[in-house]
Amino acid sequence: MESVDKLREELLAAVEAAADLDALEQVRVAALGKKGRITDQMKGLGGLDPDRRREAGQALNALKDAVAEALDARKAAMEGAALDARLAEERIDVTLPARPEETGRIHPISQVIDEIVAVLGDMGFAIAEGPDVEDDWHNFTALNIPPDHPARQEHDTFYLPSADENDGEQGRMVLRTHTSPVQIRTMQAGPPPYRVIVPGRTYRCDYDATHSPMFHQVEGLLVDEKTHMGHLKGCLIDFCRAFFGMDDLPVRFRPSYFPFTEPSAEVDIGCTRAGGELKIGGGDWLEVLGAGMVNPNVLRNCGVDPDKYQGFAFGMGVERMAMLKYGVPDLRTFYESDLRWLRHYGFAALDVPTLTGGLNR
Ligand code: 2NL
Repeated sequence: MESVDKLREELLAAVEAAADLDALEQVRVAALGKKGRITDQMKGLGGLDPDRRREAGQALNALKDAVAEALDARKAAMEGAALDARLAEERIDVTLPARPEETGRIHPISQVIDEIVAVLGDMGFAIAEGPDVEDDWHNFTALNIPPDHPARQEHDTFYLPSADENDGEQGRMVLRTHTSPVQIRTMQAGPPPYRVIVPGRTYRCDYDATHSPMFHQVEGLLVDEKTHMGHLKGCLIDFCRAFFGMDDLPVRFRPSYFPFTEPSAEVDIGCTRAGGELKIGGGDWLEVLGAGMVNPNVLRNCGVDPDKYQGFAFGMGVERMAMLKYGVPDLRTFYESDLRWLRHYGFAALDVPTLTGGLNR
C-alpha cells in the first residue's frame, strides 16, 4: 500500500492546483471515483490481516473525508469567485438615462393623454380608472340622465346582447359612452374630498370625419365642502393655458346644459381662423371643454350629502385636443395604423411630457 500521508499530500496539492471547476472534477474522479486512487487503496484492504486492516481502514477513511472536504471548499471558493467576477462584470448604472428608441413613435393620443395628465397631475389630481364595459346605472342613471335621453337610444350607445345573464342588478350592460362612470365609482368607494382625473377609452355608435366609434376622454372631478365655480374657472383657465403653452391664451365660459352638472358651461379658447387654417390664440372662439358644478342629484345617487359637499366636474375629448394642438386634420387617421402618418405625427419615446408639452421641444 502507498503511504497514506504521501497520498494525502499529493491529492490535496492537486485540489489546490486545479484551475477551474472542470479540473477540480477531474481531481475528484482521480481520487474518489470508481477507479480512483483512494478507492483502489480501499479495495486492497481485503488482503490485509485484521489488525492492519482496521488501522489502514481508519487512515483511508480519514483521508477520504479530508480530500472530500478540500474538494468542497475549493469548489465553493471557485463558485464564489465566479459570482464575484460576474457581479463586477455585469454591474449596471441604473441612474443612467435610457437610450432613446430610434425607430418607434409614441401615438399622438398617448402623448396628449400624458400631457393632460401632467398638467392636471401637477395641480393635485390623482388618476382613476374603471371598466370599459359598464352597466346602465353607472353610465346613465347615476348621472341624472333620464330614461328617455337621446344618448340612451340604440343608435348612440353600444349595448351588449340582452341575454338575461348579461343584465345585472344595475340594468343592461353597455360600452361606456363617457368616462363619468369611473367618477361615480370613485364617489361610491368612500367619502369626499375627491380630486380625480379619468383618462380612458369611450364608445359611441357614430362614424364620420369628426366621430369614431371608439375615442378617448379625460374627465375630472373635484368635490369638497366649499368648492365653488371660482375654483372651476381658475382650474380650467390654468389648464388651457398650460396645455396649449400660452400664458395669455384667452379663455371664456359660456352657459350650457348637461344633465349631470348645474350650472353647466362650455369652455372656449381664443383662436384665429385665416384661410381655412386654425391657429390657437386670437380673438375668435373655439370650444375645447365641457364643465359645471356637479348636480346635487348625482352626489345623492353616490351617497354623498349635497348639503355638506359640492364640487365641479369637466370633460374633454382627447382626439379633439390632439387635433387642435398638433394640427391633425382628420380624426379617422388616428386609427388607420399608417406608419408614414405615425412617423409624421408621432412623438419620440421617452420625450417626457412637460407642463407645456411637446410643442416647445
Ligand atoms: C364634454 C363634457 C363633461 C362632466 C363631463 C361629470 C361627471 C360626474 C358628475 C358630473 Cl361623475 N359631471 N362629468 C361634467 C361636465 C361636462 O363633459 O364635453 N366632454 C367631452
